Amino acid sequence: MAGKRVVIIGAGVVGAALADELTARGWDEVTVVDKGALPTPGGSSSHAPGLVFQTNGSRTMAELARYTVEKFSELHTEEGPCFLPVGGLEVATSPERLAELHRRAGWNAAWGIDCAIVSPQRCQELWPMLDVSKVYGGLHVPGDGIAKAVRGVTAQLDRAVARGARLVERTEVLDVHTENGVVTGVSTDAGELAADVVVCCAGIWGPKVAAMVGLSLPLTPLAHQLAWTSQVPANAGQRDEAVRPILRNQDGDLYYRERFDGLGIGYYGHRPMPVAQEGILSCTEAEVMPSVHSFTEEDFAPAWETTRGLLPATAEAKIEEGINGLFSFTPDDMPLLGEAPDARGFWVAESVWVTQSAGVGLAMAEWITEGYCSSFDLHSCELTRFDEYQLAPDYVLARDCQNFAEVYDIKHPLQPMAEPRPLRVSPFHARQEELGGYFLEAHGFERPQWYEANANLVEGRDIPVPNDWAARYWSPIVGAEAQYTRERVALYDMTALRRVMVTGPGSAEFLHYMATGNVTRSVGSVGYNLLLDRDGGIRSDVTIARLGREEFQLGVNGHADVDWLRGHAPQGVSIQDITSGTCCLGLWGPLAREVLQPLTTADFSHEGLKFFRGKRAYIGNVPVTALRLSYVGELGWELYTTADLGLKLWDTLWEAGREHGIIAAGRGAFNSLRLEKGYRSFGGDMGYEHDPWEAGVGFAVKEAKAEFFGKDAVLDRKDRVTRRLTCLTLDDPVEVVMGHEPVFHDGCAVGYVTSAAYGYTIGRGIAYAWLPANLTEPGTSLSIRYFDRDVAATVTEEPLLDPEMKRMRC
Ligand code: FAD
Ligand code: THG
Repeated sequence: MAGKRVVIIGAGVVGAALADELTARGWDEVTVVDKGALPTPGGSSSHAPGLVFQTNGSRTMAELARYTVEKFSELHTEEGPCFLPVGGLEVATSPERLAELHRRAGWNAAWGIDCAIVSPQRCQELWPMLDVSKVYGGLHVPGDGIAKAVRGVTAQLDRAVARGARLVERTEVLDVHTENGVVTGVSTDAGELAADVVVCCAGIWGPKVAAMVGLSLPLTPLAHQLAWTSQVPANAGQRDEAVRPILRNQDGDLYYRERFDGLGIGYYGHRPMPVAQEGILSCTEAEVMPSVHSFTEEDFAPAWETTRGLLPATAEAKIEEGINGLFSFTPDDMPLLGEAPDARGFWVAESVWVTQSAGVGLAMAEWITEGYCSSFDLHSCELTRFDEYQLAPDYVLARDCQNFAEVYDIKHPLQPMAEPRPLRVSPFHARQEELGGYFLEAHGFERPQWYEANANLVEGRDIPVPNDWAARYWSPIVGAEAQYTRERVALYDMTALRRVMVTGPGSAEFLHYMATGNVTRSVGSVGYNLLLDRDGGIRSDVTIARLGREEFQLGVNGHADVDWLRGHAPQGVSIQDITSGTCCLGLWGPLAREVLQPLTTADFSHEGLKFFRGKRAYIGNVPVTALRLSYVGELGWELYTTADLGLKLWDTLWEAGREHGIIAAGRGAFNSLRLEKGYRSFGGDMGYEHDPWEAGVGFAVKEAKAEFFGKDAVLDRKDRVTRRLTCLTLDDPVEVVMGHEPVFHDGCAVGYVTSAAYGYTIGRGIAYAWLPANLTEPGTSLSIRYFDRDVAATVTEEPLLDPEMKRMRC
């Protein structure tokens, strides 16, 4: 790393953390540029109250936060410590919120963050000012606290400077230069700076800086109200800045921290106040600083009223100062991290809270240095995760405002986005509506979870009604559709499954190198493959169908896969996402062949198209690519065609299927069936941090292959497995859990659930979980903490259904 020039744009908590971590890794030509004056250049970090609540449904976010706490706890400046370890307390003022706090406590247990659900009395001990008659209970996280953001900036920059970094303040980056798609440097209002690596840590200005290399960042700055009270008499004489835990009242969209004898109050209940890039004032124009807009008192009125209700002692205090402070939101509430696809060497670390800032600094430093990040699984933070439709300014604005409004809402894992919907529709949409589809959203597509038209199938079936939480976005029809698929035949809309064509001279060789399987078999072969990272971690799992000598259709998991392949493809190999403009139906079930064969002259017998083979054919008038595979574990095919012919394909199959009792089935059934079959879902069950051996997909690694991306690293990990993705069934046949719950053994949290569903064929709840390898022997008894209950579970041999593959290979 010596001799390579890095320019970090922005000296907020993120830029400072990165400068520290890069210089610690031997980068000796790091320059941090900020247009404002240090250490408070005027971005969000300059006024953030610094509450660090580590609790998060995302394991990655929780771990980034944990690292931030660890690091800030070690940092000091002349002014004092960078972290005030006061703990965190979230209080429930409704029974629903108390249940939610149990769920949140479950995440903490799953990710290894110490916490406790506490009584109203304990809440009052921790926060004497609370009117506990309004409190149902609390979640206490002793490791939470206050990050002193400005001190954190100073301390981290000081370390970086001591290792040779250069700080350039009051200097604005006006342009970023590239040559042949590679970064060469930046222009500032004080001259040029050459660079091999430029990192955008520009906070709310991120979109403006990213646009300098033609990159569109889906990020919106929104104003958020923060007020400080005068002395609260009950706290008179408090000499320490803060002694009581940081406090959240999510039912009131409020959070609190102490500041000596007064309080800071943050509020999310007001109308979203997005600010366009042009609306952000410059350092010279801004009255206080560019990220601070003037306080709109009327928006704060409900917050003040709620506050005086919950903390009656505040009635004797006044709001002394307030701001509408700007910070960033994204369409899925996750940060934007990574390298720009079309400007190599230009990196982004955006939409990061103080809470995750030091973690992100470490993650980015590893990634930039090594080419991958070993400390955190950054899959959910990938800059390249968005589809084109998600970059539409209206979409970004609507999603970001919605996410602001919902910051503290209790969100069900299946809850679809509210705005903008409907957005993408498959060609089957009209038929799905006629059948009473209950639509949720998948990658922007409307997709039925079940069909009311199948209500008549429920009668006479044993379908347990799940607990309250699992009964949302659910109907007994889900169970009926699942069972029926295994009995007869069903149509599944698979349009949301992303499809990519890889074509052109060199395609076969390229894919053979990128994937873990054998891609160079005969035309018509289909393979289940892994894409690995340099460290042997799983980047994705994909199916690769060889449709021609140099023509491949891939089923992939996300836009990041497309970018990954493009980033490694040689000249001449084309990688095209064909998801929009095409569609897919899964026709699955024991009677699938009876439905399909009469519609075509092509041979769809077992011999005519074997399992994991594909071919082109006509189904009635419709040209399709048929792939014989099934995520639900039944005989049948994925049938792909162009969008214009989709409806015709549906109608053709539907007509022919009538005599066999064909139904349309939804995603609820699909998920249950896939878990019975034990098929992993990338991003949910496994991610970058896992290797194939521990994830149970080692069979897809063809070790005999001379060479493939990540080969040495993955082979090296083979004998070092210490944890495994493991199949659990719930002992009580009416129980079901949702996912992300902690798993306990002998009273200790030992792992966490990834996906879960009820298995309607096997008649048991299923939960896949990451567990220490010594607890994965079938028969091992464990328990899953579900809200406030312990649910008994047993490690069970997988797959739970049809291990001999008789249902599919027939
Ligand atoms: P910033 O701190 O904004 O730094 C970006 C820097 O880039 C700025 O200094 C800017 O001058 C510089 N820059 C931009 N463009 C250029 C350019 N072209 N040339 C040179 N320099 C440039 N988070 C928490 O975790 N806990 C909280 O309690 C919390 N409370 C908050 C309360 C409020 C009112 C607000 C507004 C935010 C709060 N946040 C909180 C969020 C948190 O403050 C931010 O997410 C975080 O500070 C962002 O840090 P950053 O380094 O990315 O950006
Ligand atoms: N269909 C297609 N592509 C896909 C998926 C899909 N790509 C992404 C994701 N889903 C990949 N996941 C799987 C998981 C399992 C199987 C297929 C895709 C599967 N496995 C068989 C097994 O393990 O028993 C066969 C494995 C083999 O023969 O190699 O079917 O749903 N198009």
